[in-house]
Amino acid sequence: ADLVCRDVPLAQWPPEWFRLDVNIRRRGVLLDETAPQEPGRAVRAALARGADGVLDELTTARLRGRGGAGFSTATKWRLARAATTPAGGTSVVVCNADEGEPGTFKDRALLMTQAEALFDGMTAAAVTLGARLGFLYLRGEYRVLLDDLEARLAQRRAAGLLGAGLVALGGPDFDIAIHLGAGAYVCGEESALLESLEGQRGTPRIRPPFPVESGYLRQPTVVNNVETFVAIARIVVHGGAWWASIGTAESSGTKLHSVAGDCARPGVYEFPFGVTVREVLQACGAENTQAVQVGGPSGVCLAPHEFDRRLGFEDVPTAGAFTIFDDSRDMFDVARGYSQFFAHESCGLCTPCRVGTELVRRRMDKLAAGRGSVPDTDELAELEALLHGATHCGLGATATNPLRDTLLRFRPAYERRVQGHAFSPAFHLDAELA
Ligand code: L3W
Repeated sequence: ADLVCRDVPLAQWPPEWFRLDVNIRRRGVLLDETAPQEPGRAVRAALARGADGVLDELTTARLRGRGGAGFSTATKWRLARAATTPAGGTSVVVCNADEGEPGTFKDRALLMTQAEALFDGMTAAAVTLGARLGFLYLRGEYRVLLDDLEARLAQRRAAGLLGAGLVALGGPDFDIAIHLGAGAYVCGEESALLESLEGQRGTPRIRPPFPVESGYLRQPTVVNNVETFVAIARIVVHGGAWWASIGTAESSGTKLHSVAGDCARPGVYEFPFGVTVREVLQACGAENTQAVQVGGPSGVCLAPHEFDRRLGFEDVPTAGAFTIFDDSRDMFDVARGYSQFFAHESCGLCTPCRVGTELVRRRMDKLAAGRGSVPDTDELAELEALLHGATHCGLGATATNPLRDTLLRFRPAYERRVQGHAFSPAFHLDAELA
């Protein structure tokens, strides 16, 4: 049960940082110590600091969004605060809990163990923006968490931490509703999420305007990830300087990683930004690792010669998935599985993504069926390049990342599939697969 990884060589860090190597499923050390467990602690801290004080702390903290892109939280909130609210409207606080990236489950762990800190962080946002409306957009597959989260919100209302009680404390008349998604990956993209919240089909909007200016029902809206709101609660309580003292220059604080795949101790780990891939592999007991998919399939697939690279915005940014493949795995099969995922999840709005992901899937299936040829791998590379520049939203743009990375790093896995096949016309493809 004692999973604090004392054997991890982190000698260059202050001694207390050893305690960050933690599997919070079984033992949450730093997160449990610093995330406010008592409902309302960060709300009261935010009210005491005031809107400008909260923004100052977030600026000092240099907090960047944990959903993957790493936009400055203080900047996002300042832009929302400066935006014009339509007459009779309000600014809106949205938590993106549509955790759908394959291999990611750290937000689920937070929803299960740190819900009070999450709601505190959302309420701190409302205090800062003067927002009256809040949504937790919960992944449909996390319906099992709904009753507990609803009960917590009811307790918070009764405890005066939302609605009229919050007004009495000096805050806005703010409440939070939980909205269940219906299983569409694209709704993790913030503008598709907002469409879904409004009752529309979840297709991404053209940005700009960004949600801070025109979000839920065209009102100024901040959309932040679950982990970001928990970090905000920690920062509002402990101060921005504390957060900034952890991690690296461009990537302050800690990051949660969903560690899964071929390792002895899978789970949710919290590390300071700047940790190397190798250190994470050692902490979770991975051996004979041939590849790590960092940030999920829309992230990057790293090979052993890259395991000294550092997780952080300076080097390898990540939304939190850390999926390990040992040398028993066929990396072509791995990429093929991801191609099936993206073809299935394309929202269909734009042709490059709708058709491109399907063409990739079919070619991968053709190679897997032993009917592939060299032109197929060449065309896969062309499709990969096409999708990167031509899709409507970020999801399409990253859909072929596993293809790009495995073609680059594990090309023999593809070549094994085309051996002995010099040419097989592409126009046979549909007939062969029918
Ligand atoms: C105001 C500007 N706001 C950017 C905001 C923007 C968003 C954030 C990041 O996601 C990765 C990709 C996906 N004025 C702004 C501005 N913002 N410029 O900053 O924006 P951006 O455009 O850099 O990234 P993105 O397209 O939102 C890119 C992945 O994130 N993704 C995220 C999914 C997250 C979940 C989750 O948290 N549960 O599912 C969605 O596409 O794969 O790697 O807030 O508004 N000039």
